[in-house]
Amino acid sequence: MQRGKTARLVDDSEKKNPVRRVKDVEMVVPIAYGTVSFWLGKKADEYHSHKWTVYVRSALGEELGAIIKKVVFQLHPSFNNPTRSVEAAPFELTETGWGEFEIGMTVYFHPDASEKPLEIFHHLKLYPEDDTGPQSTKKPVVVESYDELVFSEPSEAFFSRVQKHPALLINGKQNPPSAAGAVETEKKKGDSKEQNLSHWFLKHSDDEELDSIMSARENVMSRVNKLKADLLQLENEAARLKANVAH
Ligand code: SLL
Repeated sequence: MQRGKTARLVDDSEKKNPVRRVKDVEMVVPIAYGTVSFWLGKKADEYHSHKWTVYVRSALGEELGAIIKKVVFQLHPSFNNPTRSVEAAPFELTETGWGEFEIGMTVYFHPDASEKPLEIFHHLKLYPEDDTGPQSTKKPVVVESYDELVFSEPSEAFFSRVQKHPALLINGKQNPPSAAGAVETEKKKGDSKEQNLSHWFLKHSDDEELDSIMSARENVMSRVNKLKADLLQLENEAARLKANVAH
């Protein structure tokens, strides 16, 4: 599993038009993005050797439609209409082609979040590494990265709308998973592998590295809160001393 750089999202336009934000709150949305690519085998032709899907999804297996408004995928100029906008969840796009290239994904948040869009790049991989054996039509080549959308001091409107959402963590604490998410996973288990891409998605939830990041984050948050409390106490003390000197 690769791990991307954590994204921090803040909108510059706020300088002119300030948005009310929730202090001391950090919302984190774990995401995974990447490509799943099947070789077409007998169905392949010169320009269409592979069928692939590029996607941005919740790393916790939840729906992201409440957080993400749309994702614009930028394909190689050799595709018809290479700029493709996906306006609803799931944020994924399937194509056929012959070559590997860098896919751009611009993630737009709902307007009440008052956040700038986020730019992500992912290299589409069609061919397995030499040591994983010959190409197969059954087993896809999967490349997926984990990242986190970090909303520090989210806007009040966005926070009040999504704060209970199962796809996110608030100050390091995970919201309870949705029953819908569990039902969805059960249903998908019955589907055939070919239509059911989630079968190929990498698991991040039982990832040891991720667990240690989550608990490190909780430690940092509690130390920050302790320091904030200490600072407040010192400020009060300073104010008291100042008042004494003035007398
Ligand atoms: C390469 N630099 O040479 C890359 C470009 C482009 C892939 C890869 C288009 C498919 C279609 C397609 O797969 N382009 O025309 O429908 O490997």
